[in-house]
Amino acid sequence: MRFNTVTAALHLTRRLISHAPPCNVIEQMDGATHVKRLSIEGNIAVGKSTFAKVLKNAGQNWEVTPEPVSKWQNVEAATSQSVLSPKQTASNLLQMMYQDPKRWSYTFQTFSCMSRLRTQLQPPPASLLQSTEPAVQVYERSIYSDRYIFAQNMFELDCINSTEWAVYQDWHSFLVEQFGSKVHLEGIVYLRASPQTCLERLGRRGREEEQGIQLDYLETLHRQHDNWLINKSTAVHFDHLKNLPVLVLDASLEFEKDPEVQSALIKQVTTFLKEL
Ligand code: DCM
Ligand code: MG
Repeated sequence: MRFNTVTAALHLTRRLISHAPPCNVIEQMDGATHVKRLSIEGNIAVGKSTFAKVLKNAGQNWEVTPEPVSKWQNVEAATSQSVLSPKQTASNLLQMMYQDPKRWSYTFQTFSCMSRLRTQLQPPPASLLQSTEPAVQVYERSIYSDRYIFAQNMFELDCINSTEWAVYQDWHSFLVEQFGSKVHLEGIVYLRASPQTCLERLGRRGREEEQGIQLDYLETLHRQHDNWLINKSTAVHFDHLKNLPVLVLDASLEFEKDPEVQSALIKQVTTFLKEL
């Protein structure tokens, strides 16, 4: 895999200069800057997790952070409230949100974003930091799609009320501004397929909580993705997000078991990375 030569040169400099490096190299030495961070975005069940695995298998220097769905399915296990009394059952917030969206969407969106923020703040694994090759950290979705796709959609569907939406946006902006470059991305890969295709894949994967999802819900999410990542008509509140490079990949073909389609998609991602 080849990457852009500037990054490679900087990385080499980082390895060679061990004494009193110039300031521009110090930035490279924090370990984060030579690791490119990408998020994979796309509708429910479009194939993000599958594609992330395909990427991971494509090169040793790709690290994948999956979406923390299991934490949303068992809140107590994911928080310090891990000891349940015999009468309590674990709270499945994903299920609660789908069963009663008006009651639980705000709580769900708060928890899902916080749990993702935690994972997005983890330093890259040592294997990436020590790598002599430029490395890539791939996230399945991001704190940006949490807000500009899901929370916004729930607000527009009236499942999050205007007070909750004001509170959500307030803490979201505050946290993103506080964490600064630690939560920045270098690019976004948008896996795009029709809502009908996503509905079929959703049925096939059979996640119990999602079985009541209707086509029109996937259609609203599809529009949100297109507005944010293609039409750029979604109002975003962070400068670094405004000009973020986006690679749109056609995920309508069944790539899971088709090595040819997989390698064509990987090629597009590698070319995209070289330009970042
Ligand atoms: N989800 C949500 N709001 C978010 C993030 C995710 O409602 N901010 C839901 C959508 C899916 C599940 O979580 O039901 C993630 O599954 P997938 O792997 O299809 O994206
Ligand atoms: Mg997934």
